[in-house]
Amino acid sequence: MDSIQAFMSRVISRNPGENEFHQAVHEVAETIIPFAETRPVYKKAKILERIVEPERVIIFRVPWMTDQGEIEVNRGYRVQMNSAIGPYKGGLRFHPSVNMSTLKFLAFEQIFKNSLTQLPMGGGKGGADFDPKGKSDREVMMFCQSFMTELFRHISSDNDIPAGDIGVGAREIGYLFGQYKRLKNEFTGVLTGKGASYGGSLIRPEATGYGVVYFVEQMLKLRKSSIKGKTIVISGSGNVAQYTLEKCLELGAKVVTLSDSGGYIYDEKGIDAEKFAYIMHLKNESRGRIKSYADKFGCTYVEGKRPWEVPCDIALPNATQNELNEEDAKLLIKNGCMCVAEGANMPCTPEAIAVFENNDILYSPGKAANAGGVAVSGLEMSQNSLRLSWSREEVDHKLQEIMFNIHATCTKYGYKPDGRLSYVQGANIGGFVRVADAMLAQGIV
Ligand code: NDP
Ligand code: 2IT
Repeated sequence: MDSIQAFMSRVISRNPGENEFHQAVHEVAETIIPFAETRPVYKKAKILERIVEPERVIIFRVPWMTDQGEIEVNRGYRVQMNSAIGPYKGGLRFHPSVNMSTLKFLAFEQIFKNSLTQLPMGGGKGGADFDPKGKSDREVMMFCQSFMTELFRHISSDNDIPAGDIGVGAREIGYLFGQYKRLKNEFTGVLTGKGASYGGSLIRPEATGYGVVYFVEQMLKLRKSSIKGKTIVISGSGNVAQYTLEKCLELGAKVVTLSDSGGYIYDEKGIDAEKFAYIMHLKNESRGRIKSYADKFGCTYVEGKRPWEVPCDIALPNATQNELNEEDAKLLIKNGCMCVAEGANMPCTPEAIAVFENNDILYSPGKAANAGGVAVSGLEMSQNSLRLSWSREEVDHKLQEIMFNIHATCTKYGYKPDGRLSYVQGANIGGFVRVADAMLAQGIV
């Protein structure tokens, strides 16, 4: 315990004020420090001390002009965290809350997540404090072009391959790719999540959400149960939430909530295929608010709240970090929830995770449950290198296999001495070992 505290106080003093980064590191340190006691070679090589230090951080000015001719200035970032097992890989986030702490926590999580997929991808993350909400397509394009005009010097298909995250979807990836291609005069797979007509992989848009549900099926199998007939509460209504919902419907579950930063909708009858089509149009074409769903279908809208008070069997936090706290966790359990899987990165607070683990709730951290997105990004990179594209069935099959294997890794490393399974422990150790072994082999770098 003392060594965890000593380690954390060093991390905190070297990275002052970066609370989300401290939180992500602490969760990993809690399992890796005791594990490293059993593998002195990792301890001696100071793997954990090295892994929390980004290999490189790039910060840059992003000036652009609004439709009204006003000049705006945002701050852009790319955190190149770890390249032990492959080129830096991870999404870009465009959101006003983006800062160094957010991107370092996300890049850190990405190291372990990418390792769990077994594909050759290191960890990275980037983004900007730009808010795409309320901006015209032209303004978003101007911003993306300015952002890439600096970022292009620091990335390439063999060295750092960004993708989407919050606020960065198909539209933004298209504009970013167009500008990269223009600056470099090169058509390479430097970004993933591209459109299918210019090198994108089939199933990449669906992959994170589908992967979450494939992972949940594996978790439920351990309790001799399945997703069919379950009542599910989902937060968020963006890329991850949308395709989680679609796969839940396909497998016969009843999804009763979605949310955005304004509040949540509660549709007691369940969201069906027709309502799903409405949501896809609302969020991806007209870029509206989730409240419109309640107005259209006459269900409940709860402003300013998250959906954890709604009774369910399974909760899938798919919006953002720290959106589910201790009180929410207790309420979920009181209302009968038996399984929680993170579609978002770090949506549950450490206190909430402790409540789930202490009450024998099936709980999976994002680095395992939401790895399907980056896994299919890895498959997109392979297809780009081969200059081929695989069918939907082929990619979906590989995705299912990868999620199955990540679950197996979690069960390999996740059992505690008292016989309980901790997906936190399993995912952290399972992800760590591959990176640590590569770092050992590569010397003091
Ligand atoms: P989107 O931008 O498509 O959707 C984000 C959703 O979360 C929106 O409904 C948004 O509401 C809501 N949200 C975002 N920030 C907040 C906030 N501060 N408070 C309340 N609600 C918020 O992003 P994604 O669906 O791609 O990402 C969702 C989560 O999944 C993130 O944690 C991301 O890191 C993670 N993830 C994404 C992957 C991907 O492939 N896209 C892969 C793995 C993980 P609003 O529109 O009102 O802001
Ligand atoms: O958090 C994540 O894993 C992502 N946003 C996807 C990263 C990627 O490179 O596809």
